[in-house]
Amino acid sequence: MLAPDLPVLSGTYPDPSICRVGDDFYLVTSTFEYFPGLPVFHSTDLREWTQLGHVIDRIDQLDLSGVASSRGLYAPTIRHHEGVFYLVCTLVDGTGPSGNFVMTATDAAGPWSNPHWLSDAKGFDPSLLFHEGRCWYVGTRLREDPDWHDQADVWLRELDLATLSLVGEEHVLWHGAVEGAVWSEGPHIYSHDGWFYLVASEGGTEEHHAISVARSRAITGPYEGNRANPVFTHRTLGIGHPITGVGHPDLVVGPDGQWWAFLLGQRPRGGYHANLGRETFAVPVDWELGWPVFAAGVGQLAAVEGRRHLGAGRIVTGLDWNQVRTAASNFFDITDDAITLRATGAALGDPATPAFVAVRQRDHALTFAATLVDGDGGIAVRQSDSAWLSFGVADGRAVVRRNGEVIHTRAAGRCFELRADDQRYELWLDGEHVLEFDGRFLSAQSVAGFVGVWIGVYTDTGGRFDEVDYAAR
Ligand code: 6LW
Repeated sequence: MLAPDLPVLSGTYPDPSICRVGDDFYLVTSTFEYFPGLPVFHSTDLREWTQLGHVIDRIDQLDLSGVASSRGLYAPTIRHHEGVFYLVCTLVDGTGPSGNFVMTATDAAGPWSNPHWLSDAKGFDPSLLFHEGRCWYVGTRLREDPDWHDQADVWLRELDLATLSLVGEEHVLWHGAVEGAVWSEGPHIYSHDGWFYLVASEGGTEEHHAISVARSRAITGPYEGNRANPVFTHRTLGIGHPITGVGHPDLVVGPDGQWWAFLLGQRPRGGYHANLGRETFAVPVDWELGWPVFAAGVGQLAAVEGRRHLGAGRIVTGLDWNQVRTAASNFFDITDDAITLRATGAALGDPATPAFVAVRQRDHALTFAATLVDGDGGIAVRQSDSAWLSFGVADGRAVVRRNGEVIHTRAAGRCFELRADDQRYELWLDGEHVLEFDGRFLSAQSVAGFVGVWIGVYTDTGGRFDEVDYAAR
């Protein structure tokens, strides 16, 4: 039986956005400084999801070089209109063109266009609503003249589809439901039953995350908040709860007419430390008295009956491998379970592209193994440039480095293994236990940032690995 706290997509898959095209559903999530960026998943039942590809999969499509840890690609929204997929997203603190952009594709699997930058769209978390032949852009930004700390303006303008540029008057719609609410963000607008519903989160994406809803007869407002706001949150359950920080939903009508909210949440372990990052979950949404009710009868994510049927993908495929940023290209080959890495000149911890390819940590208990058959290097876990650990061969010795500092050396070997069980991470070499470490230094709660852990292989001067394997236990 599936555990009652199972996400739809485990590991760092935050800010889910979903759209329906006939009987098909498409879902995208944020990827920050990792490349390829913005994975696209497909489902016909909302339970089983298959990855089709990535929106950003060409190195010249968008420049992630020099992007700081946990900056980069934030909160995409995917929509479909008259045979075309539209994706809006924000590149945060890019070193080249940066800010909000639109991309299009006729097939969600790609190829996706190059970004069309919306230079006058300030802020982040963009979304689109197609309504009666017009397209509306909604996003959020910190208010220039705030009444309180981190007050945000959720704002709206029309997007002209012919030129892909913002036109007409701007309307500021919302600042969050609660007086003093920080970071009203992740806004999406839906047209339903003669109303426009604005669904947004507030309180920050951490333990105070909360979902609020407002509605209006006109898309431009005025929006009245639901008196029940915030309508869905785990903030009242405490950080000891198995799932914290739920929010940032996108709503969709499922195959049987049931509405669902796909949203993010975290599953901390060993205290308040979410090494798997912010993951994608789903809850049913029902309409009562003109308002959406999330997880009716339960009011929280865990133990929502229908959610037990939403399965998590576990299999590592070619599409799961990521590199950090796009400063270097073409430095690795992957065939089945063999990976060849060429040196990039950058080390783990450099704000560049180290010779490191990795998959998300998607399970609290797992084994990751790789056999070094030629060259140097080994395995590594990474949360950011400043929180990582590597275990590999350098100058004929097996060396463990934590954030650059050598913490252990021993005779070289070939079969490197990382075993994780909640916050107990162990290193093994050729079947022998080497050391164990506390994984809490790798959580966003320890380091800051918006992501969980990636695990993979790295090299300094070039290395060839086989029997590369990620297995949940
Ligand atoms: C996302 C925003 C957020 O854009 O986290 O704290 C960002 N807020 O909604 C990255 O996931």
